[in-house]
Amino acid sequence: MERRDMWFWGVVLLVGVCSVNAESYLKMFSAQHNNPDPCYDVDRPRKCIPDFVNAAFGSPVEASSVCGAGPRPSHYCDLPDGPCSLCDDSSPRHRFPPAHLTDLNNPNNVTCWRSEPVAAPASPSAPPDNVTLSLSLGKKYELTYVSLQFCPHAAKPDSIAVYKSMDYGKTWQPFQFYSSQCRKVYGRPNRATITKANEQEALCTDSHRFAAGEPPSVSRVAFSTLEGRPSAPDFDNSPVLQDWVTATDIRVVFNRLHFDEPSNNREFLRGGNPPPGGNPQPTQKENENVTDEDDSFVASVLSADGPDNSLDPRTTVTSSSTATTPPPIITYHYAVSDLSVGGRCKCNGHASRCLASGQAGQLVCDCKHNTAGRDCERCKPFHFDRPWGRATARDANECKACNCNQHARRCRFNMELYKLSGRVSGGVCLKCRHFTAGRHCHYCKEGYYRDPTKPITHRKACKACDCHPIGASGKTCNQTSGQCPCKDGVTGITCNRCAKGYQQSRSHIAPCIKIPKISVNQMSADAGDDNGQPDPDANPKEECGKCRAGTKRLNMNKFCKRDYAILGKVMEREIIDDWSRFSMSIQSIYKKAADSRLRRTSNTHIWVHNRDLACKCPKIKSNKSYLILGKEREGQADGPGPGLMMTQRSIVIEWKDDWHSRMRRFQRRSRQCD
Ligand SMILES: [Ca+2]
Repeated sequence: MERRDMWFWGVVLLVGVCSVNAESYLKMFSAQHNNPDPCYDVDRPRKCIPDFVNAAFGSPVEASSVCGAGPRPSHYCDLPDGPCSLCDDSSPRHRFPPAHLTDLNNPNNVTCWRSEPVAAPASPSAPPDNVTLSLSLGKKYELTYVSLQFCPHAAKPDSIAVYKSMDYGKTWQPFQFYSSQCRKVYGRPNRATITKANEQEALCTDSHRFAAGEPPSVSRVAFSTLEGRPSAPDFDNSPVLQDWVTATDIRVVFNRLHFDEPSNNREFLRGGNPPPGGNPQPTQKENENVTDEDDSFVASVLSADGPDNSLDPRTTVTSSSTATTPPPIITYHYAVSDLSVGGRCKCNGHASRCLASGQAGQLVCDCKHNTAGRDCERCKPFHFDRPWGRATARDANECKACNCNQHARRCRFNMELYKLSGRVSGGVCLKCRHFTAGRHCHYCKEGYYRDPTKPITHRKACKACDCHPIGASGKTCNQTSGQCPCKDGVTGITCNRCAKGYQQSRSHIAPCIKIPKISVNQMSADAGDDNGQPDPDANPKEECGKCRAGTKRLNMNKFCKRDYAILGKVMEREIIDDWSRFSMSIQSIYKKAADSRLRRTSNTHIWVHNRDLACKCPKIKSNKSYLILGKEREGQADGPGPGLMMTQRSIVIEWKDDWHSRMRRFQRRSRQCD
């Protein structure tokens, strides 16, 4: 805890130096204290973030070059005038391993990583050093800064490239460049301006050469990831910057220790020993003339970042000639005492801490708000009623469980339904069990009915219809009452007995027939109707007859005689007593009465009597679009509820895409309807 606090104040100082906008960064990553669970305000979910840490602390670093790690010991020399000392990786007192970059940075006991000596540049276009440090954070972090502290009496390098990876080192992208020769070394302008159009662009700056106010004992380069980026104050709402600060790995490439300038030679060389083959050029000329030679230098530096070549840690050491050179000639080398990466474990606002998980100790977010994944980057299973979102100060974007009335274990998200619901609910239950059906498993499937004594969430809420094989005209009972559809003259919930005034017959078609009335006067009259032929109404197929309106064809006469003509998409079906109620979204209106309630893009209900539906008169299925014509008021007086009633006069035709222009033609010609 003490260490973390030390870190926090270190960050305050550092960011204060680096940035004019420090306050907003601190606000953005404001610390949360003294709360049992920062992700909830009592029961209400709220945005939460892990503590600000030095993500590099204790993390593994790979260095392409380590002083004294080769077959023979080597030497390094303090600046400006020595002394020179031994590096020998096999001797604990003379070791300078990369682990010293991320150990506890104690000012009273500075520990350093040192590279093998690098060749002095023969000319400004000599190949770059490409001494590389690769730091693995082990998880996605959102970074505020990357900082390098150089060892006492060591040079601050001139040209440094910082890269980041968001995929554990598979691909890399530039994060920041430092150079006194930005254009020449990295092919970028010095101190370019960032606009909203290029907020994910790495900058190059020479500012580290002139770090005013820096104590001489501390030599540091610090990169503030959000500094100068216009959307930083609105970080919550900037996916671009959220992406920009995200990293799993950091790579620092030292390309050039210094440019060989006569006035600076004494800073680096003892006793005025010139670098071998040194042919110093005036600085101004370097700035002005970018020659072909310089271009090749840019290419060689930037290609060092290519995915397939020389970032291999073992390929860039250029010390073979200097290692054999006996001391006391001063040699150049890189020496860093601390590599820090300030930031927070990335959990997208859904966790207040990261924990080591599994045997490998992999770092993962302790996800709340029903989220899951290493970075809480998705909703956990069965919580797909809303789309996943990053938590913001205004909305925690909690993932919500689907409502399946305890009849389904899986569900999926449907954006169309979510939008139709006014962005409230978009979950669709999958594989409803216990004989339930519907988006929320909220009604009984065909052939079952609700047991009114049990709640819908009960495993036995739906009971099988028990329709009599002979007495009933179908197997599907009313889903609420359990009433089976009885043949004429048959009664009972399961259609198992004859109604009053009927008696059992031997016919399966008409199991109950009217008890003949013995009346002399009526004999002749009854003879016409009741002449021993099977009742045509007894068989549902025969009962259907021919749909009067005819559902297949539309002509001008029919168009004129109906007062509305609409194109609608039929959605969910719900059975209410003897009726089927379909929800429908109206997509086009080709005709409507002056006082019509129909509105385009609105939803309405259409009602079809189950008897008509069984006869496919009309034929309607869910999730299809239909052209529907009828009279808006027809059947409403004794209808089951508000909406459009489908009668046998209604015209219902499954829609085909190329009908639109034909319908427009009807629409134009309908002015001639009388
Ligand atoms: Ca150290």
